[in-house]
Amino acid sequence: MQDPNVGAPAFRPAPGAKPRSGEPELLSPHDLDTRTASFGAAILAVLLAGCGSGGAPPEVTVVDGPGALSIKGEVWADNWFAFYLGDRLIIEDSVPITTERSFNAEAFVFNADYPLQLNFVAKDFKQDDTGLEYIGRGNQQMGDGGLIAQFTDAATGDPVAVTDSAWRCLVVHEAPLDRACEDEADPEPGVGPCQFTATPEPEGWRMPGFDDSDWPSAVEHSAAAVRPKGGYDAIDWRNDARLIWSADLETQNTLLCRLTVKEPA
Ligand SMILES: [Ca+2]
Ligand SMILES: [Ca+2]
Repeated sequence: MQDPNVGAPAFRPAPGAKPRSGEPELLSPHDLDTRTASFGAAILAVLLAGCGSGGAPPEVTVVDGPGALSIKGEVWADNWFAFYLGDRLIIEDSVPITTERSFNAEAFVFNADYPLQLNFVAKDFKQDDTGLEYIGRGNQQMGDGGLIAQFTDAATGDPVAVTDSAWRCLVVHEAPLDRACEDEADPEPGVGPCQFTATPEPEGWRMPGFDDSDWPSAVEHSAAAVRPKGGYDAIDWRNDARLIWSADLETQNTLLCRLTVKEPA
């Protein structure tokens, strides 16, 4: 099976970053982007701290933007995510969702100011609105999702946020609505057991003031249930970072997840 991390990422590393490779590499100060020299030392500290356990950690993408804080994010998703700070897109999963077995972790550093409005769009792959994958093949199935993330103050190493049930996640695509669809010989979206619901993103959901009080709490799922794959083991996850999704890992295919983080006292 080809390593899904091989090939040109859609979201390119910062200038000077080396291509993904089999061995962790320490970056010299020369490798750091001179645009961001003011917090270059902090980034270097994070990069150094990130090297170590569980195979090659992902390259750290440096994202320019306003804010006095420098925060490191680490994310693993089955199959795809986009991460926003408020309305600002910070990073998209570098492996397209259409890549078979598109499992990989991402690490990135971005600037921010408290309070932090952390937002994810998370997608489990679906071939079409039946929600199925491998349609017409012997392994035709619903497929399942999963998301884990942790955020760290790059200057101090202090934890900032982790995924857990404190997040709220709204399902915006669910299919199939009857699991019997998985066994249909010729599944068609909206036909028989292969009904689906697809709803637009609520207006302004990424903004700090959005009222998510009627969104369900994220559901913490075990590693045994999610079976996290490629890239997951390359990150040194904190003990309180949980694999989250909505209630149903298989039929709930697209989620919006959000958490507001206040400035530590
Ligand atoms: Ca999946
Ligand atoms: Ca699914």
